[in-house]
Amino acid sequence: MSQAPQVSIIMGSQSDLPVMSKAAEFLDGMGIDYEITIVSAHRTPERMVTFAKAARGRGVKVIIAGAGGAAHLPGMVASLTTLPVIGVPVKSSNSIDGWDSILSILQMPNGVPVATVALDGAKNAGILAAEILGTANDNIADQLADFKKKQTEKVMESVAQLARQKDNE
Ligand code: RP5
Repeated sequence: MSQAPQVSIIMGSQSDLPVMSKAAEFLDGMGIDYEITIVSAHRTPERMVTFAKAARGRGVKVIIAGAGGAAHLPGMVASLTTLPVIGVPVKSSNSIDGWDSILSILQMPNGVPVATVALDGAKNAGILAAEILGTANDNIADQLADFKKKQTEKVMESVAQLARQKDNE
């Protein structure tokens, strides 16, 4: 595989894309370059091993891995690399209620962590990836500070709006 951007977004199936694209959208907004592709733990196991073993050497710094149902991709990739892996449990068509995917990604054995976000929480995976890169990049850290300031302001606008509404009752 060729030289890569710092973030690699992988998912078990094309059907995960609507969820996983939320991570990509956040990174786009921050101007952080990423690659995005499908790597299936069960259906392309050799591609998964090749990907995970080569990722660090290609320049990847953080892997975001999403999967649904019996979601083995994030954990197996984490077992094959020293890069941080952020896991996104996806509520997929083969998922009973999402818990299967959450627990498959969350309940890793000691020694092989996966930083698991909420069900379908790919946006938070994008934010967390940016925060990891931001530890060594002031520009990214500044953008994250701005993002957090704006979302605080948005909530405070809602607080004020609700108070005005109440006053007018
Ligand atoms: C998982 O099975 C994939 O990550 C996806 O969430 C789920 C269903 O895959 P498809 O049957 O839609 O390809 O491995």
